Amino acid sequence: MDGPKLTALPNGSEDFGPYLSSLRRGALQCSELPADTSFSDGFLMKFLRARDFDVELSVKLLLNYQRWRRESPEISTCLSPSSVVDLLQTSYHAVLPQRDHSGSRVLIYRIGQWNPKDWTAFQVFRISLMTSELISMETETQMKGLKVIFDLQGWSLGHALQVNPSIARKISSVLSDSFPLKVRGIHLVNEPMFFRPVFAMIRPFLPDKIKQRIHMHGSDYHDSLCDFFSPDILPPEYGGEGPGIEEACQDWTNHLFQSEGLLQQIAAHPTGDISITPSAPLISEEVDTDHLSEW
Ligand code: VIV
Repeated sequence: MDGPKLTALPNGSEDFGPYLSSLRRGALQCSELPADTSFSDGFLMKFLRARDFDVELSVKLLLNYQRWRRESPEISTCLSPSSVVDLLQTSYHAVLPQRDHSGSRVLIYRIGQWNPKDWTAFQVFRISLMTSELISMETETQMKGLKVIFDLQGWSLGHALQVNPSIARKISSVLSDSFPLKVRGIHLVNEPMFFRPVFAMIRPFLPDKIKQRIHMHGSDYHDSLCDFFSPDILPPEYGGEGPGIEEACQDWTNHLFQSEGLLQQIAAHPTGDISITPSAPLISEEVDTDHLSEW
């Protein structure tokens, strides 16, 4: 498939219209979707940005996202923060208030706060999906992606048993090509020896591009994390000088609760496209064919 031609506008910016029509056409040609499916421009932009305006790859990502949602109803149909309130209250998860130097969103998961006797991997996964849906609405995050810090302190056999091959496949799918977000870095800290078998289950399904972005920091991580993130933005618990982890978790939990209605609409929608007006106009100068390889 030949890419659409960029239409230069008088002010020197470019028109996304041709990309949007090619993606729409490509997706609807595919028999997997009901014939009356329609997609909003804002929704399609997530997929175009996640694949740097390569239309063919964007079609694939859009179809994979639809398929993943259909095949994972235990996760995708219940995007309700209330359903996991006690887990959220343990300070399991935060999106840091500040982006990193490259504009990426920075997420922290503290796996040790998850008691595998109380919560299934599906419920834990829902939290990530809720956060992903919310941040993927932000234009800046669509362009600059995200980085994740997994704190595996407290990882136990109970956790390992929950991450069965089916969950491992779902993890590798969302990291590779089933969710419209650019995964720019995955940082594991405090990973114990017996995390390795679980990682070995996920790793083979990841593309090289993502494998190269996974960093294992061990227990002596304060300095090495600062090679990747400026101390200004990291919580003191992770070697930084930013707001504390408890506060960051509480703030993001509040944000999830404020977005409960929106999340439930996304969960209930057949394609997940709830046509939110994007936070920036659909015309800009970001389409630059010299930078088409970084997603
Ligand atoms: O959900 O971009 C064994 C990222 C993540 C997402 C989703 C998107 C995304 C980076 C994950 C990361 C977390 C949806 C769009 C995959 C949910 C994980 C839930 C499970 C139950 C946690 C168990 C702990 C993992 C920890 C290690 C995983 C790394 C090796 C990736």
